[in-house]
Amino acid sequence: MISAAEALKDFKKITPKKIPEVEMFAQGHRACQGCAEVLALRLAAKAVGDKLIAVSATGCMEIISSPYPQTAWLSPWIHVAFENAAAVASGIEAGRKALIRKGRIQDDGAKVVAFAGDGATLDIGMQALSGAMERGHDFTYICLDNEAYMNTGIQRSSATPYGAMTTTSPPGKLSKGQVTWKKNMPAIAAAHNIPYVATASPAYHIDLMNKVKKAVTVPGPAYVHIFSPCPTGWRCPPEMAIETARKIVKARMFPLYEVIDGRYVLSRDIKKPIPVADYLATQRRFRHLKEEDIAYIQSRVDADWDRLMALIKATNPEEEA
Ligand SMILES: Cc1ncc(C[n+]2csc(CCOP(=O)(O)OP(=O)(O)O)c2C)c(N)n1
Ligand SMILES: [Mg+2]
Repeated sequence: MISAAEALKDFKKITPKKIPEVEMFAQGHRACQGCAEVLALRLAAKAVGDKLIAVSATGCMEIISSPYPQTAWLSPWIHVAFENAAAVASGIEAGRKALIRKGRIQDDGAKVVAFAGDGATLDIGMQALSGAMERGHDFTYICLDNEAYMNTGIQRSSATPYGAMTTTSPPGKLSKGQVTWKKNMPAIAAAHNIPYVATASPAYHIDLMNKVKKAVTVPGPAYVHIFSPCPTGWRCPPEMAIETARKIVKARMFPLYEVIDGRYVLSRDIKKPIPVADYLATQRRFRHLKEEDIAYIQSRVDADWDRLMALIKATNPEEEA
């Protein structure tokens, strides 16, 4: 198998002038007002184009796009259980390979892409995802991270950020809301030594589409983690969703980067970060936090950023010289 760097040698970037006109996800779906998860999904599907075969884990994006007898999907699409999107995607890829080998179907360059929420990815579907990445299937896995189990009523997941209020992490006298730090799923994906891992935000839509395009271009498994604000669950105004997706990047709380053949590459340097307090302030899921809680979050965000910078340095030794 050729490396990701080799596969991306002649990569043609999407630019503002060349945003793909093709739509693979139609309007008229039933997402909430201001849902940035569905916007991320639409942009990702656009970037893949008409060769898309989509696999949807149970979750908001599946519910809002497929009330029988309607569908927003313009591509072949399969809804699977909450926990097995990666297993089904890898089965489709392996099945297609066998049929092509036997001459039963033509290789039309189809791209198998699994779409799943943070609960489906970081919690219940992690084992299926780990297995599919380890087996080396040629597929892309996109985690649409809205930081809780939104479809079933805003329950916490391991992607819920420290301090956030959810229905299962309510703040009160004895609790600050979510008590654990967000699981670093891109790092877990990268630890599988897969060719391509990236983080993206719908506030940086061109960057997002280029990363998805790269993910489906490289041979082998690719993982893209997309930050997806949920105004309903985060208790923020719907018109703030994209601003929120921008602020978290500017606060260095959700850095945009790629891991190409194990090499970390920063997509956007944030030289003058905004305080995390600015990011937290417009979301009522954080409104109970005290000054010392916010100072704690800031210190962990700073430490995580430093760790990422160290990884970039360590995996790009030629740039040291
Ligand atoms: C085995 C199993 N447990 C629980 C559920 C109920 N369930 C369906 S979707 C969902 C939450 C989905 O959360 P996430 O993956 O983060 O997607 P979101 O809805 O937030 O986009 C849950 C708990 C289920 N369908 N199957
Ligand atoms: Mg979710």
